[in-house]
Amino acid sequence: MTIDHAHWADYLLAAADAGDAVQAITKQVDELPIADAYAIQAALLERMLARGDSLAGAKLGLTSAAKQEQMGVDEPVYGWVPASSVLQGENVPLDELIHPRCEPELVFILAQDLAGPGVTADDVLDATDRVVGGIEVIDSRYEAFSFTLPDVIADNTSAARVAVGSNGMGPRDADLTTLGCVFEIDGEVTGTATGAALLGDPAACVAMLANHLGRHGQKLEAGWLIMAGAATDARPLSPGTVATARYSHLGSVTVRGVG
Ligand code: 0L1
Ligand code: MG
Repeated sequence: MTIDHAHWADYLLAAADAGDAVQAITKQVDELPIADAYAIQAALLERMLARGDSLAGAKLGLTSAAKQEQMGVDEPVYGWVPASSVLQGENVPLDELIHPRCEPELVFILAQDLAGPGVTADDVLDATDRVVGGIEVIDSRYEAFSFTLPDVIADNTSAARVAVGSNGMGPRDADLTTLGCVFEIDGEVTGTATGAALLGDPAACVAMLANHLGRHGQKLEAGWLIMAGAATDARPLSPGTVATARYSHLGSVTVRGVG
């Protein structure tokens, strides 16, 4: 069965625009190979850029055991960060989203391009201007936040919004593997982790992303923000919910569900 990438990209974009969850693609096709899932993701990005968005960066998802267990999958995924998804303050208008969840993210701000193959964690640190704390708001376009790995790849890895902290540090100012994060919802701690929760080393995660893109003739670009993945599980962001990620060395980041 041939997968119609344009059709499924339109399907997911329409779901996001309408704020209505839709049935997973894999419930409607015999098979969705990973390569086709990334092709749908690329067509989705193409549509966003065609209507005036730009690219602010890229992301990894499912790089921690906490997230893989929560979502029932066992490998990382890669996606894009549109500029329109970068929050300018703490408030997250919920009427624009379907069933958002929030999660802490280590964010790398690149000073230089990174082009795979062969990118190492050391190369990532050399190419990084600073590391900052963040919170990603994810929002699956699928009913009940339920999907298989190819579904979530097609859906740009549930990317929806991201808050990026203003503090930060140089990439070698502290050991990223022992850098701590405490995630709180309405003042209650829901998860704690160190950077090592991200496949042993957050910089190695970013290297994986650069090498993945290199296989597709693409690269990470200077000035982009790169999310390495959440070290704890994601929590619902409801009206009035206040989520705070407190990082050692990086300060705190807060988002608040509004609407
Ligand atoms: O950023 C993420 O970890 C999202 C990966 C996709 C799975 C999910 O929606 O949690
Ligand atoms: Mg994430």
